[in-house]
Amino acid sequence: MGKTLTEKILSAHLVDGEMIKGKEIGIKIDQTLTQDATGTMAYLEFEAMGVPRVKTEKSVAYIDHNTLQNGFENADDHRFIGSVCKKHGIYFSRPGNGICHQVHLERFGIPGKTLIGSDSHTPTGGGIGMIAIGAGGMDVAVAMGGGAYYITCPRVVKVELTGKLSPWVAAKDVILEVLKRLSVKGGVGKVIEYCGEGVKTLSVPERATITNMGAELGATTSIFPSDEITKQFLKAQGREEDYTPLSADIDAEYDEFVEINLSELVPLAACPHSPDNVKSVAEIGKLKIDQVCIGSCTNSSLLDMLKVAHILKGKTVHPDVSLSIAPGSKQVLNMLAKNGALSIMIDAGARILESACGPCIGMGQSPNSKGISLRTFNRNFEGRSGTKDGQVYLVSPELAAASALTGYLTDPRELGDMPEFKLPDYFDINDNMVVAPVEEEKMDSVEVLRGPNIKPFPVSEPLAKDISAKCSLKVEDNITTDHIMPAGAKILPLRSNIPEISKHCFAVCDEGFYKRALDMGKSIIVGGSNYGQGSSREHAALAPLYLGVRAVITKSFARIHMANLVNAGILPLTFENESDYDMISQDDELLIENVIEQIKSGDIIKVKNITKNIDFNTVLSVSARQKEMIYAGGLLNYTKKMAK
Ligand code: MIC
Ligand code: SF4
Repeated sequence: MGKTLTEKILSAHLVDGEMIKGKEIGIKIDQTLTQDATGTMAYLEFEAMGVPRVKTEKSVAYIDHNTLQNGFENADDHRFIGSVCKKHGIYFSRPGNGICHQVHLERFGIPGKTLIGSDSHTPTGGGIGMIAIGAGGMDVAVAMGGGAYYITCPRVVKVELTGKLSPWVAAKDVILEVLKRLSVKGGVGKVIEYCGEGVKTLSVPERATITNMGAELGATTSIFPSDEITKQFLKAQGREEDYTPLSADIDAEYDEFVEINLSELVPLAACPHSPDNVKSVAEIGKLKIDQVCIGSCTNSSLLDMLKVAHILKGKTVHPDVSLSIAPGSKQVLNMLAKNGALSIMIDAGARILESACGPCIGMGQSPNSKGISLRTFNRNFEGRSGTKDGQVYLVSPELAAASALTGYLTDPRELGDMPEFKLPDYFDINDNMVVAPVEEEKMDSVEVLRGPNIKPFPVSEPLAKDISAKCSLKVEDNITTDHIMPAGAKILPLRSNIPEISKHCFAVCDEGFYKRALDMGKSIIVGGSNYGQGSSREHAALAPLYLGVRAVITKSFARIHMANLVNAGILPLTFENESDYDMISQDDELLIENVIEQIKSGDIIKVKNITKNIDFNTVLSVSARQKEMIYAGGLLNYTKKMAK
């Protein structure tokens, strides 16, 4: 039987376990990436592991999230990351060089390699045939130290693309269509593999838009084959030698099948407040808008920007609309400057932002109260824009630009004929903003620079005999890591200070949580299904750990967050019968007796609700390795124990 592309790359990197779907496998990691908002923790963890130099083929640290330096904190973090990189063998992409996923695709990604990144949109690399996976910072630290990365051997979904996109219908509409069909939970435990004739009609940046936003499906990752189009892209980036042709075998067997006829797609938008709340522009109707933001790792490539410039040429942004544009990288911005497209954007009245995440992570450009904002980004969770009642719609750059001119949600097909937009034969290459590390012999000469805001991460304790704790919070379905540990310009500077950032934990759901959890000392959180979807931020596990959370009981978990909980030594339990969720209230006294013995004797863990005088069963669906981590009190303690 033939293999899928996913199976080919995974089996070539397999270092632990067997390729049995649903079972845990350990894979060798060739490349890692971090960004600054998760990077400080990842490098503190790497330092704590005591490995002198990274053992990967290439590790890159990007500064792209915390670029509003509204105080010393972010600049201190950048300096810390830069110095750790220099010492330990990591390439450092300086602020201004661009968004991690965009730059990594342009300059470092290699077809067939494995990449993990402490950012959930790392699957962008799947656009050039990488197995690129978002992970917690601690997993990235372990991979930098040469350790395997563990995932559940995924089921593989074949998405067969046929036809060709109609003019002004975009790659964004492809992924929005996939989200509409599969939902934000539809990809859990799966890799989404794109194939079919339609693949050949999509450029690398378009493929990358699709794999990037595959993160919103909850998928492990998404991947495209590596073909002549990939080769052309790498050649234009001066990296033809990095090209290898890769595809699934013709007789490969898939676990699920989805067909998308590109010719039938129409312009779509994900409506507030979920990326899978997708409707066509026609269904939404004439919606008056206040803001348009173009950029983010999903849609900030040169191709996207050229389309935007074409639409804006000679026009003026509607008087009621604020338009911001953040080109994804220095390469993109500079090429736009050189070919005049930037001037077109400026002329039209666009507010040009630096090449960084910016508004996507709430770092500025929050919309007005109840403001309707069209964004080319990938997430529209409530409050993420920085305006609690802001209404964010996720759309293609074409749709965004057309709407910025009219002042209402506009079908870009109304623009008339579409010219052919082509990628250049050669991109503008200048890696002068990527600092190479010093030679190993010189590493002792590098001093790691720490600012006063950089505090050690909380260390968890080995698992106690019994967990007796109150329920400090009960939340509903689809809780995101933006609920658990919000981001934005005010809170992001605290990413390297867990005691401080913990004060904001769950504040969007319940402002009293922080104090209540601290007062309780030890506690348990209860949640609904798909708990922890979204960002990879391990702060969503480290802050609860700091606040004494010992277990989280839910209907189901999102992949990265569940791994982060285990890494932090917090028990992730799911209800055996979902209806038991209804039997728990906040403040109930819960008891899990003889936890270690219970874990050792199977996956069912009995929980007593002392307050209600009832018992219920939960399930601990983790691997044997993760059980060891839980006994030890998390990945760091476990790694140290194994090293002895
Ligand atoms: C996001 O898009 O939510 C982020 C900010 O990039 C996060 C990482 C973080 O919280 O630092 C992600 O996607 O993992
Ligand atoms: Fe940055 Fe937004 Fe992409 Fe996250 S999703 S990496 S915040 S641009």
